[in-house]
Amino acid sequence: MTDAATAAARPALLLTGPVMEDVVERQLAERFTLVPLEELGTADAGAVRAIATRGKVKVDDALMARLPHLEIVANFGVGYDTVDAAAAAARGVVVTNTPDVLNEEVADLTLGLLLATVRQIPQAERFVRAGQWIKGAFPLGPTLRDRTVGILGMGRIGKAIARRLEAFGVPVAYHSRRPQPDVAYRYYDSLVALARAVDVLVVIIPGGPATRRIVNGEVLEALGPNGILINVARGTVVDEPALLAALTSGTILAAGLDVFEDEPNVPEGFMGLDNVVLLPHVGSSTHFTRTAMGQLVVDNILSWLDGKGPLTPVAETPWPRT
Ligand code: 8YV
Repeated sequence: MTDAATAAARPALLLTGPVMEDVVERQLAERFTLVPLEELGTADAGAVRAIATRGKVKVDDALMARLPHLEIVANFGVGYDTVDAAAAAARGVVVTNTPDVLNEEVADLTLGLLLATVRQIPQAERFVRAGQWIKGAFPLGPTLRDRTVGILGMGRIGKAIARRLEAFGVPVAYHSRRPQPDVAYRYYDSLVALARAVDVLVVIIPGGPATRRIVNGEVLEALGPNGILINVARGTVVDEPALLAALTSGTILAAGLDVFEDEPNVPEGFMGLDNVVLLPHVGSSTHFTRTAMGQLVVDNILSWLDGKGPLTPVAETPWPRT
């Protein structure tokens, strides 16, 4: 049999790493031969029609070039900055992600991280465990009450965060590439202007070259000495050395970070600071939401395999093709 005939008979699916074994791998194994990346040989490469990936390994043009019958790359996660979607489009390969099913979960975590950072919840907990309470009360701290929250990115998750903030009774403003017609929050066409106008900046925009380190020293300076930065997007969006300097010098007050540029490595400098709350990229990580994300990966791939097209293609690879 030729490679193409083999691919049609029993297609192979490349896993760039483990992808929810009990949800994704179990279901896809019924229709595909699963090939882990480290076992990819020439024979398997010819049979690969699909990739399931979760953002640890880059799916770049060089990898796609090794797979002559690749048709679809399904990303586990809404952010697909580790998939070269433009290169996929040029090769006629469809890319899918997992939008919407994680909006509320990530928004919940964002509010939790914001409150933890403003009200110093982890610090207060450490205070109790260290037996300090017996010696005196935990010091008074900052509040959410007198703040305006700026959101960088008013996509689906940004809107879910903003809805929650409305319930907390704090004004919301935002910056994104263009104003969103379906929200009434104040729009700033410049990130620095937004940072200057608010006391909290919540980052929820896609990663990738276009947004690399856009939260830089100038933005942090504009946020000011009472300012709080919350990043639940991608570590690459924030200039980490500039943030570390800003937290150390008092240029801003505090930060809450769920994401880092080189995960799972957290810059050593943050570890010793008491004005930063550090989380291990847990925005969507509950059984409920990760199962929904995994199921959407499966549904995209099986819909494609059955000739019905992808369910949630990304903007670079629209479906039907334009
Ligand atoms: C996941 C995420 O942590 O959806 C995203 O873009 O960052 C998270 O939901 C990640 O995709 C899982 O590897």
